[in-house]
Amino acid sequence: MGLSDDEWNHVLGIWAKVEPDLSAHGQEVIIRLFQLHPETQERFAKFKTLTTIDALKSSEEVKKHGTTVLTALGRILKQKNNHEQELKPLAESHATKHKIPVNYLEFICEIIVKVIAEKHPSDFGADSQAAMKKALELFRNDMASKYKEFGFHG
Ligand code: CUS
Repeated sequence: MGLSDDEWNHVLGIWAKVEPDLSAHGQEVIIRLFQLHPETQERFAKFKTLTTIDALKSSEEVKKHGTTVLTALGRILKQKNNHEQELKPLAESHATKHKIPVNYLEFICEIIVKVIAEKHPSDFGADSQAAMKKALELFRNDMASKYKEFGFHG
């Protein structure tokens, strides 16, 4: 179920390449999420009005939120699954305030892997991708069980 040391090394190794430019990665992730899954855009009132691709691309809010998302995720990954403390407040706000169903988390995680793969083709090989997918799966599973503790079954 968990990741081996080797797998965590892959995850944190590629994350170290992502980190210097979190906002560009994050912006791309959010824009692509909204384009591929328009229903996800409805979750945040501040994004509803951004109805064109140009509006999304020039939005400082989108950039900021992308950075927030990846910062939170990076913090969690670095705990190597001892992420209870970091995950709990995130699960609480997403369960009770934003009401982000687990399948939206699947969408965003899938896109994160794709964006990293496109931006870092030579540093994100098959083993790293597999390790990252596994880490994100653990993250989602734990988010889902915390969601239930907060009474959200989305
Ligand atoms: O913010 C945050 O944090 C999240 C992420 C994590 C990973 C949990 N989010 Cu935000 C999510 C989402 C969004 O934004 C939108 C849509 C869907 C989901």
